[in-house]
Amino acid sequence: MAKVMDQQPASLDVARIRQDFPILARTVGDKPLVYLDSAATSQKPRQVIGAITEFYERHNANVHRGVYTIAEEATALYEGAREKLARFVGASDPACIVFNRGTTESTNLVAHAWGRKFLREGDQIVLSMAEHHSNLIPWQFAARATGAEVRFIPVAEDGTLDLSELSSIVTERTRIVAVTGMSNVLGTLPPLAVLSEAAHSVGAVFLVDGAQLVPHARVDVEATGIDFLTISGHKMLGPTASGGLYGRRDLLEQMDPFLGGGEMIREVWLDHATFNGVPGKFEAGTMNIAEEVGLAAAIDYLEGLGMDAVREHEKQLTAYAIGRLVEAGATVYGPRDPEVRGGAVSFWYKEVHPHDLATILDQEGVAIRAGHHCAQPLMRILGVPATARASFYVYNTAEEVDALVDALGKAEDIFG
Ligand code: 7TS
Repeated sequence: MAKVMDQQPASLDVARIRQDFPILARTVGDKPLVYLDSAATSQKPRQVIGAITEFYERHNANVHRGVYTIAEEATALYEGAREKLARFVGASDPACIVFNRGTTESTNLVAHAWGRKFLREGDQIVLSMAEHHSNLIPWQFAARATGAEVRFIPVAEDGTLDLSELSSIVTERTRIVAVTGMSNVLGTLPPLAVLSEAAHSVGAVFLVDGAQLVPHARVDVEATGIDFLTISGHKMLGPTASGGLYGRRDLLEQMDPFLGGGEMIREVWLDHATFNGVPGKFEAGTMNIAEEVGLAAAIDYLEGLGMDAVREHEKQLTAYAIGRLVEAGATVYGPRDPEVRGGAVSFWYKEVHPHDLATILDQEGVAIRAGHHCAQPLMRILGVPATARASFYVYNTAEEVDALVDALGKAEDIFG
């Protein structure tokens, strides 16, 4: 394979995009930063950093409380962010978006507020074996509290989900099917329409862990039949602790509140209370206002690039990276076909332990993640304690893939 792709993907002007990300201009030691850990958190463009600064410099006030000008401005910005996020994921009703700190909080919200209310002894919760712990542990809690059983869709040899036994895994006792939209380890993109259909055919609800999917591909909750979608703003150019949950309105309405406190109420007496409608009953206390305003700027940025172009860029870069890693002698986990996978590429390089590899790569300015990626059951299936993982986003280039592969050679010199 050629050392540098013959041409950069035509779809994104990556050189121009990189100008928007101040951190990409810095060095690590004397090496330029090569940031290949966007699956952990993405970098932030000036437009997002600027939106947060402008919020604090001009509009900062608490929302839904004040009648004065800047409080109304803050509320308009916060609710505007809700409308933007709803549109971005294909939800026609902004009230279906609950703001919170992101995927982990959203899954816990559903497992608690939906799970405790609707799960009974003997009911089934269906997950895949490729889930991030944040789409596993909350269901273990819910199962323990209700007597429900957690069952799993296996992972096939090639890193896709093995759906051959789906009709016996999803049964009349299944109440929810909850799967990752994109594996943070394997990059796998499960067929969401098929899984949605399987869930709905037995009257179950369908939850998608959107932490990795929403930043990287066009998502349409209504067209795909997604009942709950969890969203982490910090992985899609937004601030940490931004994002939230999309929920089908009738489901959100039936659920009881998760956290109690200010603003989620309608009327309060000493011994009981009535609650706000959706989404307010799930937004207790002072919310992450500046963060959601920053997320709105991130969505503007992504929409400016176009999500189809974002996905196309990643497909090309992922194919190039897998080709070069395999050529260099690495074992790459997950599907090879970029059509069925995203840009999180896990690998093991020769005899070098991933943690040692990540440490050597850091000396070359290359930032990758090493570890179990909060997916220990999946590591057991892969038969490894950890993997190295490079993950890509809109600002990454083929030259950075080359820098990664060059740095692997240095690790081999040291450990080989
Ligand atoms: N689900 C998936 C598929 C993820 O990749 C992550 C975070 C989460 C859920 C949790 O998201 P959070 O925003 O609530 O933390 N994944 C990673 C990762 O792969 N490396 O660091 C965090």
